[in-house]
Amino acid sequence: MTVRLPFDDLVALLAAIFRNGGCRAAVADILAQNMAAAERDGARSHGVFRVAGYLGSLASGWVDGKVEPIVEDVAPGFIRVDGRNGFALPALAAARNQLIAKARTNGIALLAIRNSHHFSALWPDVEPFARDGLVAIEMVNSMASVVPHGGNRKLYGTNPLGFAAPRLAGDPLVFDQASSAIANGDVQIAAREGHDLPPGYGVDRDGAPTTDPKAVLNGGALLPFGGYKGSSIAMMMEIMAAALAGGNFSFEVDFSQHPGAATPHSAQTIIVIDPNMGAKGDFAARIEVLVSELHAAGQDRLPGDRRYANRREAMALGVPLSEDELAYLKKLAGPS
Ligand code: NDP
Ligand code: PYC
Repeated sequence: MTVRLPFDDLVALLAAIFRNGGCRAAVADILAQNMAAAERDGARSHGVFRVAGYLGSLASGWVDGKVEPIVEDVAPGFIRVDGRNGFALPALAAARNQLIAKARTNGIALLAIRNSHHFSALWPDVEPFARDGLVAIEMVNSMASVVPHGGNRKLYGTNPLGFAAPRLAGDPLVFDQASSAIANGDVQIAAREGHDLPPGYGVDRDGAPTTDPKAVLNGGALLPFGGYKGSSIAMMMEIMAAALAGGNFSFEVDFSQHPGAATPHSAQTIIVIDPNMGAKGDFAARIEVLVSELHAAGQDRLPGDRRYANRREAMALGVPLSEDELAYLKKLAGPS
């Protein structure tokens, strides 16, 4: 049975869970907002399904839910943050206003976050910049689960890329995609729900192609999207996130001393651009030209459309959850 929970109630429930799990209040609120937004928008691979992973990482001491990130203003267009082995989202929140101010002053600014754990979808990070009239590009590396093209062992993370651009009117244009053929979270959901993956997404522990999500998770690996092209995008994420920010490469993330840990101790880079400094100063209007040509060419469904539609429905009717999920969340949150 599906139940519908008002968005703010879901945020409150999740914030209580994260506080119980060992996060300070501000961190719990940030994680709760993010996870509730993912569930609301139908990004299930990074919605409430992820609670156990966050709590496992906190309980095992792999991540610190209480630390304050250190923000360093290193150059007119460059901010560096040491996440101090905390979550990436509070690190971004701590630097966000300064990043926007720099982008508006200089036309472009970069935020490099290291020593941090990003366990979420990227669109909630980039979409708000576009709502402020800015273009944002985010690059994240994670933990080894993807075999490079032509390779024989996993090395890259599922390394997502997020992009957001403002429109003249309406919701920003946003895409947010793993550089693997599928996000690891969706493989876990497929395993739990007992359905196969499409061919070409993963290999088993012997390197043989498989559509069985359990074989991918139990010693197997994912493949990059689009063969060597996706593999190069994954490589770029390692360089632009880990190498640039000074964090772990995905293959350097080692949970072995922390049973139950699930979050990647890696790095993130966000580049924010003020598009009004571009050639003609009519960036948002030009996006409308592009969008109407895309529609005229037959692409009705743009990236982000599914999430915006889910968001509208969930804000009107409540966020859909199964009865079991809600009972599980209430148990973890404790008495209200
Ligand atoms: P999907 O393949 O589901 O979607 C990727 C993008 O393509 C989305 O912007 C989606 O829009 C868009 N899209 C999907 N179908 C179509 C279509 N038919 N036409 C046009 N656009 C379409 O996502 P992934 O599996 O690659 O990633 C899932 C999530 O996992 C992402 O949010 C990602 O950030 C997250 N992730 C996080 C990681 C981390 O380290 N933190 C690692 C890997 C993944 P829409 O949103 O509207 O469906
Ligand atoms: O779904 O691949 C994934 C993922 C990795 C880290 C966070 N999400």
